[in-house]
Amino acid sequence: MRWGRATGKEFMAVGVIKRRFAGLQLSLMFVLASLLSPLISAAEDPDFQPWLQALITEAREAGISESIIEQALVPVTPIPQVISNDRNQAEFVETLAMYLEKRVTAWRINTGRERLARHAALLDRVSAQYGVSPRVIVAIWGIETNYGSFTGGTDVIRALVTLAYDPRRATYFRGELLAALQILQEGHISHADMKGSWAGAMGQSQFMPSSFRDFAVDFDGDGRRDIWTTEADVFASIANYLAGAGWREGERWGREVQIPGDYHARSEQWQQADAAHSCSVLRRHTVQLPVNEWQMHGVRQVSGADLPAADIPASMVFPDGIEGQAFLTYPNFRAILRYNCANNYALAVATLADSF
Ligand SMILES: [Ca+2]
Repeated sequence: MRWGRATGKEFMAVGVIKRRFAGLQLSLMFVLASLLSPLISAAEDPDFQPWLQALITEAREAGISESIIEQALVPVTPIPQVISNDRNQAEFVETLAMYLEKRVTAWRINTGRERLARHAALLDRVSAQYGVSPRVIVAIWGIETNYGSFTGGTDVIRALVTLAYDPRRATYFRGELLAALQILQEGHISHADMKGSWAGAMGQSQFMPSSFRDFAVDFDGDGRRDIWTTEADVFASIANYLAGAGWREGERWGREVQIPGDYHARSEQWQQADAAHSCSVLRRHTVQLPVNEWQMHGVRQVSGADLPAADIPASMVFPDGIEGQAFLTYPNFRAILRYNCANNYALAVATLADSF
């Protein structure tokens, strides 16, 4: 009886515990399910495998070999984190000052100077071939990947499969995915080593696969365009990209300027839009006047001195809006924007390059 009662009590107690645990389990499951819902839906998503099969067919038709398909595509599953990163990109816009403070740090300046000295001979050869100054190559390298020390550890094929399967920008990422498979096919890198950002930007230069296809360079001549581990290829690829984007060696990127008090009242004539550019920032840069003409409109150097006499086409840029700092930007600024289409990014690269 004693044992019976005890057992009974114990049984009841366990029952309470079980019910409580069940409640906890339910809420834990709820939390986990909401955290991991993309994972669960990806694993159980009946549409993924048919989509993948169609992709494999397309890859085959594009000449991708069975061994690459088997390594890279057959076992692939989407990465839930990539979708949540893509959906949760910060909408908060940093001011230029905040942006520069985080990126043009003393460490980046000092390390950049050290890298410029360490790779001087190589950078000079790259610079002579592509007409892009070493300081800018090193500044992009520093801003993009901390001079090659932070290149992202995501499997690029998986990331691109995820983004190509997601309907939001499926066409763009499907193109990037097929370009990435082509890179594997050509043997520039193994699937296991093809790492990059969650959005598919690869190696020390953070090239998307289509940029790799169009601009990556085998500068050391070993037959592989290796932007992951070969500095010669990294520097030449960055330089080749900027050259292709219209870099004009020997010219500045632009400068900070003072504007006349009536600038904004008169600026309507300069606020035309041009839909020809896919990059929205460049679309706002289409008004280009020669530097001499900006001088006539009352634009001056920050010191108050005249602008240099030059007929370089230049655009006014107000990164924080019309109340903030004003920059007169030249074609080289537009070339940097081709690398990453954001005024703050281009100003960070330019400021870092100027600091070396
Ligand atoms: Ca190479």
